[in-house]
Amino acid sequence: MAKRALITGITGQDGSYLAEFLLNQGYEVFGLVRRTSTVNFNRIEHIQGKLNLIPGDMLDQTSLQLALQECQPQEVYNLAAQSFVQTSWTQPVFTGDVTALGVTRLLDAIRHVDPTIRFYQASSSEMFGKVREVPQRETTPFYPRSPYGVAKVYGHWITINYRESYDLHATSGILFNHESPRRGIEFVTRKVTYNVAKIKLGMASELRLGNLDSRRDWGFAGDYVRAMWLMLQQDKPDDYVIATGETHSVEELVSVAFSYLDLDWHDFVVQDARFMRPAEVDLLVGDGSKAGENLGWEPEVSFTELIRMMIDADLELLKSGGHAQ
Ligand code: NDP
Ligand code: GDR
Repeated sequence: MAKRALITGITGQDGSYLAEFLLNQGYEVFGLVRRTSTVNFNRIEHIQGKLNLIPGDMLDQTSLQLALQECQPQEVYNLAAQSFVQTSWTQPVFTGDVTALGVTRLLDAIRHVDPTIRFYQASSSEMFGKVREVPQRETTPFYPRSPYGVAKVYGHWITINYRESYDLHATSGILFNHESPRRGIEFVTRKVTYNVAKIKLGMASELRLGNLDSRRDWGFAGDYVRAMWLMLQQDKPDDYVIATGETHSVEELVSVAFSYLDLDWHDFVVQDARFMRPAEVDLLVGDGSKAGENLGWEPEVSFTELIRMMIDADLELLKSGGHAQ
C-alpha cells in the first residue's frame, strides 16, 4: 500500500516541489486548498492529475478535521502560511491567525483524528531575527523582528508542546530562505531575477528595492523539501536547522544577477522607502551540521547556480509571452 501524505500550502512554492518529490517516492499525495475566487494552481497544474485536492482552510478547524478523516494520511506537512514578512505588518492579526493559530488547529485535529500521524511544521529562520549567535543553530534563542516571525515562534513552540504533551511525532524544520523559479514575485530573489530578465529584454528600465545591506542564507527549494521528508522518516521527532551555511547581502544578489546578463546594476537599481521594513533582520546564516549528521542532508545547488537558474527560467518565461503570477 502506498503511503499517504497531506500537504497544506500545496499551491505554494514549497508545496509544489514537495508534492513532486513525494509522488516520485510513490506516495499518494493529498493537498489542502482554500477557496479563492480565481483558481491559482499554476505551480501544480503539471501534476494536478496525480494529486488529490481537498478543500479546506487553516482558519477553519472543521475543514482540517474533515480533510484528515478523508485522506487518512501517515504524514502531514504543514506548509500553509501567510508567508510574506512585509505583509505581516499590515495584516498582523490575520498573519497570527493563519501562521500561528493555524498550527494549533491542525495539531489538535491530528490528535483527535489519528495521533500516530507524523507532523512536519514549516518553522523559519525569521524566528532568529535580531540574532543572538552567529551562525544560528537549533539551540540559538529566538528574537523575532516581525509579526510573521512572532507567529512562527508560536507555531514552533506549539509543535514542541504537542510533541511533549501528547507524544505526537511532531517535527519542526527551521528552514533558512530557499528560492526557485517558482518563488513568489514579491520576494527579493525572484523580484530581482524577473526584473533583470525584463531589463535585458527591454521590457523594463529600473528595479526598485529596499534595504540592500541585509544578508540571507539562500538555498534552493528543491533541495529543502527533501530535508522535510527526511525529518519525518526518523524514528524520533526533533528540530533541525536547514541552511547552506553561506550568507550573501541583497547587494551581492543584485550584483550577481545583473552581471550574469552583462549589465551593471548601478545603472538600474533605485532604492525606494516603500520596500523598507519597520524592523529588519540584518544577518542570517545557518549551521546545518545536525541535519548533515542525523539526516545525511546537504544542499546541492550553490547561490550563483540558484540565481542563474532563476534568471534563465524568467528569460524563458518572458520570451514565450508569459509573466510572473
Ligand atoms: P508560499 O507563500 O509560496 O505558500 C504558502 C501556501 O500557504 C500557499 O499554498 C497558500 O495558499 C497557503 N495558505 C495561505 N493561507 C492559507 C489558509 N488560510 N488556508 C490554507 N492554505 C493557506 O510559501 P513557501 O512555499 O515559500 O513556504 C512554505 C512554508 O514554509 C510557509 O509556512 C513559510 O512560512 C515557510 N518558510 C518558507 C521559507 C522560504 O524561504 N520559502 C523559509 C522558512 C519557512 P494560496 O495559494 O491559496 O495563497
Ligand atoms: P524574507 O524574504 O523576509 O527573508 O522572508 P524576502 O525575500 O522578502 O526579503 C529578504 C531581504 O531582502 C530585503 N529587501 C527586499 N525584500 C523584498 N521582498 N522586496 C524588496 O524590494 C526588497 N529590498 C530589499 C528585505 O528587507 C529582507 O532583508 C522569507 C520568506 O519566505 C519567509 O516566509 C521565510 O520564513 C523567510 O524567508 C526565511
